[in-house]
Amino acid sequence: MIIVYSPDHALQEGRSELHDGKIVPCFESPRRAALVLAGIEAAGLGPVEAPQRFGLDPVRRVHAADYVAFLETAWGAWVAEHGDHDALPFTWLAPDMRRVLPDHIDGKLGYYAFDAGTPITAGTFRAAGVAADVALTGAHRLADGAPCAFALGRPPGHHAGRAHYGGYCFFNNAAIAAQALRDRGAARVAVLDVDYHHGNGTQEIFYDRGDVLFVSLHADPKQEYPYFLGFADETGSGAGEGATANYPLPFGTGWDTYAEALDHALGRIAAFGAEAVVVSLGVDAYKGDPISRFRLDTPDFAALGRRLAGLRRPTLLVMEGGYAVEAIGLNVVAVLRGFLDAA
Ligand code: OKP
Ligand code: ZN
Repeated sequence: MIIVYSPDHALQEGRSELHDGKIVPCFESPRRAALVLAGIEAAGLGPVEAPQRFGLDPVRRVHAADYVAFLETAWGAWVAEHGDHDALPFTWLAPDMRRVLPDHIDGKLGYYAFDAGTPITAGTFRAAGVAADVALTGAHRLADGAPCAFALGRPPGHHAGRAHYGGYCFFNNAAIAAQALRDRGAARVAVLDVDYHHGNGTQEIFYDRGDVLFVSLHADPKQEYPYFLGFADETGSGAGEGATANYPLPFGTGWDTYAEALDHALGRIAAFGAEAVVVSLGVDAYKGDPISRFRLDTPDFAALGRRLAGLRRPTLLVMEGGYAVEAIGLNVVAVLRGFLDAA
């Protein structure tokens, strides 16, 4: 399986995030991708390829130009105002306030962000651009005929919407890849999100479109972040009516419950007639994950990979979450091995 990787992910190294009322070290760290790569090399999977550079045009196919420009300039504006430590917002719009872009960087952060866990650093914009390139490289490999590829990038992407960041995400790598597959000629593309958290950004980006199916298994937003999207009654709008499917699952979900929802989700993708599948691959449904409350074990991730291969469609796996660093390599390798065994 083609693995796309660049060490430049390490340009995003946030210092701290707001977690349970405390400022704690970032869970989303460069170690994560390094350990996944080490696992892949130890398992003899590959080849490992560097990403090509695609520039910002394919990013702007799913993100607003003003949002991309904000991310490019935010660090400089922050440093000029506050000095060269991580930028975090502290205030946001309530729904009855006015969405007018402030001049001050603190207001801009609140305008574009939706949480206090996603620091902008000196390298954020470049790292996010590389993560998009990693996903795009995988998408183009599929369009050129590869049956599968794994985009091993970070920061992750599925919480990033058309014009907002949060949940450790800035550019929506999976959405950018899905759009690139459409632009390379796939008539229908499915995004399957198996990260523990709902992919609110991906859902928002494709919500009114009938050409990209978004299907997500995740912790019930009544109980878990991102709280304000991901309910079962969100099914798409306009041309996209019926092209969004959410499977909210309770705390404590183990493989049996998960697999039942997964099989239903895979049935939706087959019925949709997807010509390519992008998987938002978080492994934070793992029982040992420090911020999550599902109970999947490493062999369950292999079973997940086998089921993904059972779709028998060109498949791009895109790295999202997974914070149990001691197991992240094993869990991702389990998915890839399971996929290859059943392919
Ligand atoms: C990103 B991805 C705060 C927990 C939530 C944000 C989680 C972002 C997850 N106590 N913090 O979907 O793995
Ligand atoms: Zn997650």
